[in-house]
Amino acid sequence: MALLPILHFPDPRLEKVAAPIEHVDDEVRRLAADMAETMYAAPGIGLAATQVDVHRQLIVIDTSEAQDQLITLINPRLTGQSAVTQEYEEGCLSVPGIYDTVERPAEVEVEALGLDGKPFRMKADGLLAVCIQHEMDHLQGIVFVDHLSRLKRNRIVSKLRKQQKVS
Ligand code: QAP
Ligand code: CO
Repeated sequence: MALLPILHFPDPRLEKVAAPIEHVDDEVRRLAADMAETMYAAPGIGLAATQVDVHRQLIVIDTSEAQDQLITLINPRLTGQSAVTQEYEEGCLSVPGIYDTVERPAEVEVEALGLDGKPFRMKADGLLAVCIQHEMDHLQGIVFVDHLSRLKRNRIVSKLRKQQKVS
């Protein structure tokens, strides 16, 4: 097990599109375990492989209060989404200290492979639905601040650039 370094926005590597995982093998399971350890240590509720500079379709999520319900999604695909939307104040381990409201479908259905390599389908609403969509965005090179106005996004870019210069 190991803690992985997390990329910080506006790092251009966060814009890379992740490739599907062809074989769910021990290397993939090790990466998933390291990502889960990194997410729990942060602490966070979701982490995409893109954020640790691995451009493959792998996500770990745990939105449970006790942080004991880890969900690993490999090659996730959106199979359904509600017309009804919800707004949520999002944050991101790659955009530390920044939180803002994003509107997304309130309910989603996804199909993915589990750590056993077998396909499964799940439905989600509330925070879990937000988190799944936020993490699936990362695999497409999209960060939640890309959903904000250009003015807000630009302000966040300059603020974080300044912080990164001194730290
Ligand atoms: C994505 O985000 C998410 O700024 C996961 O200083 C967030 O785990 C989905 C974090 C909200 C749905 C709703 C952020 C930790 C963690 C920070 C996270 C920070 C320390 C963010
Ligand atoms: Co994020």
